[in-house]
Amino acid sequence: MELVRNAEDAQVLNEVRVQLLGKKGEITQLLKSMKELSAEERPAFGQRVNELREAVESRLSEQRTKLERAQREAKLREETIDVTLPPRRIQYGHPHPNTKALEEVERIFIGMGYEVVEGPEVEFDKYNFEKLNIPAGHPARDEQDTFYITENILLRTQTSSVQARVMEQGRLPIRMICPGRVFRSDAVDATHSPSFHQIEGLVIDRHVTFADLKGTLDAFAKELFGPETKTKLRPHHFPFTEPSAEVDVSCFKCGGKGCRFCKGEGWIEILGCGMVHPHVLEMCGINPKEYSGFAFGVGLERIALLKYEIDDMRLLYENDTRFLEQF
Ligand code: 2NL
Repeated sequence: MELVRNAEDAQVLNEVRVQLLGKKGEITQLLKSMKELSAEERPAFGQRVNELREAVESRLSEQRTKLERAQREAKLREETIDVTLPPRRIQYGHPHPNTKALEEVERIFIGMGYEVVEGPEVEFDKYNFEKLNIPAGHPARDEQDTFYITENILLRTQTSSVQARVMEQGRLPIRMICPGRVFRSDAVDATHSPSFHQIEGLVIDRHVTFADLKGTLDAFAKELFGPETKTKLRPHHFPFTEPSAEVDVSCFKCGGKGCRFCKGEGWIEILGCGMVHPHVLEMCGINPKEYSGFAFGVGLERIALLKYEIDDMRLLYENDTRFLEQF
């Protein structure tokens, strides 16, 4: 009984049980030794041994119950929840500057009746280059340092591929913007990344003119940078538009006088645009004698850097919360 009382965990208690009641246990041995007794001695001895066994069994069971209860109580104590502790602070996320700039641009164009359309990032050569007037051998292909998957499948270098797909579907008129990720094999620096984002716009209808393009982009710039903003178009060249232009906005920091922000220029370049080349319309199944249109492309990161006055594009990709928290 001493042994049972001193068993302080389930394993020791089991060892004690085996020692006493097991096949070679002490009480079992006593029962076995009965055959050496005379017939008269046996019943009394047997009864004594049985009583002893029952007493041992009941002490064992009591001790087991006691151990189990103690174990349960220890576990409950360990798992106690202190409801008076202050809660852990929840870390709320917030939009990335790219997302904020994108939503702002989308809001402006949706307000002018544009649809937002997305397309594949892995694209056919046909939509990324061919139908946009950039045939094999065109110098623009070399400039774009493309990531090829196969000879005619690549990571899109511009979102114009989405517009080529929409034009080909042939539902006119078209008034759309297509935001999305594009890829070029550029080394990373303050203004370049092998993966960045563009938002391109396309309008196709009867009687669309360059004046519509200029008015649209002027309204866009005023919404994005403030009502005082002026726009200026400079002649440029893109393979898919003719005529083409680059658009500058008056510096929203100094109002055009020239400051550190605009590098003394008074103007900041924000996008490229032009009238869709008749050959592009034709290749996408639209009759250029009946329809005309304009298109433009802006870099999303460029807008985000300007709008939130960030001086290094790499900050947009590092996801350092101390930086991101500021926007
Ligand atoms: C830039 C210039 C531009 C376009 C993109 C376009 C698309 C089709 C047809 C004609 Cl389907 N043009 N897109 C036109 C002019 C300029 O982007 O500097 N982007 C960052």
